Amino acid sequence: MFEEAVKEVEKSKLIYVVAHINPDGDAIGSTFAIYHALKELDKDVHVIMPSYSHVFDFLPGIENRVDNIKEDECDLLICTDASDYTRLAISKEDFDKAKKVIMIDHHQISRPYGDYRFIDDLKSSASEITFHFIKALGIEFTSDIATLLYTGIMTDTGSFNYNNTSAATLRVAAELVEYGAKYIEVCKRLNDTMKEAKLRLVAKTVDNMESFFDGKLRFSYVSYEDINKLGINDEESEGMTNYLRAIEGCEVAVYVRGRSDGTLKASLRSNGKVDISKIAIEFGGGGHPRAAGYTLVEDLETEKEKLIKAVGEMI
Ligand SMILES: [Mn+2]
Repeated sequence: MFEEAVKEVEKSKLIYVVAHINPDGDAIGSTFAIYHALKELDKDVHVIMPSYSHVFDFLPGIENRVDNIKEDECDLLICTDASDYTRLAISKEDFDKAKKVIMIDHHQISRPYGDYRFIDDLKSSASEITFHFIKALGIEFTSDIATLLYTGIMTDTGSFNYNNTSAATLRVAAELVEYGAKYIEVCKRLNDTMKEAKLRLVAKTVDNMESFFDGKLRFSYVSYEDINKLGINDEESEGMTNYLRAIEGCEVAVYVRGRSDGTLKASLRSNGKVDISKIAIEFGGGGHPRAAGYTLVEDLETEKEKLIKAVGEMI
């Protein structure tokens, strides 16, 4: 299935790799795994990643990230974990510099782009698809490649707990462990370590929480001012929805946060009864049935009322 794309990689010299803005573990894991794999093939390869959360600092190669394409053109651009090219952490101008584009994605709803498209919503993550892509390139998996892909799969499956975890996903993870994935360190760094400021943000989120429909909907809003006061950046202010969703009886958790650019971002999580990707799409965003999000268009109060109504109809 990857044959044509593999040929394209083989004849390319200068290759850039990019994922979506506000990169999560899957975005970082898949892009830097490709980075290390293509280094093995002696390619001139770069990952474009203008910003990221420093919790991922320990991942191999991340210090080599770049902000943009410095040349006038590149042979190949490989895009991962972005269902729509406008979500990529790259300008339109840079996107157009690529002679060929490969798209690797696992979102249910997507606007496909690029010359070679590998979209599979039955896979847990872009990293799981990337695993098969790197296999097709005929590269021996190093410990670094394995650690990166393991990180992507672990984070997108909620440590193998969400229903996007298939037997095939676990087999891939097992193989990555055989290749030397540092799974204990990945879990320690990403699941068991938190900055004090982040725990204070958890406290703030719980403090501001409101409850609707007998606790089936939990909603919280934290302003950019409050986030900034804690010394937390946009990427690090994510992830609060999981705490709300964990409350007994909760079906849908919504966390709205202010961002440095003045916009408000809503993150939605569902425990399974409500397909929140439908709500997110209705509000101009996207995502998966259990994890979705969007940027608010109107003021907080108006959007909040609309959202409560929409969730109420489905809950
Ligand atoms: Mn993903």
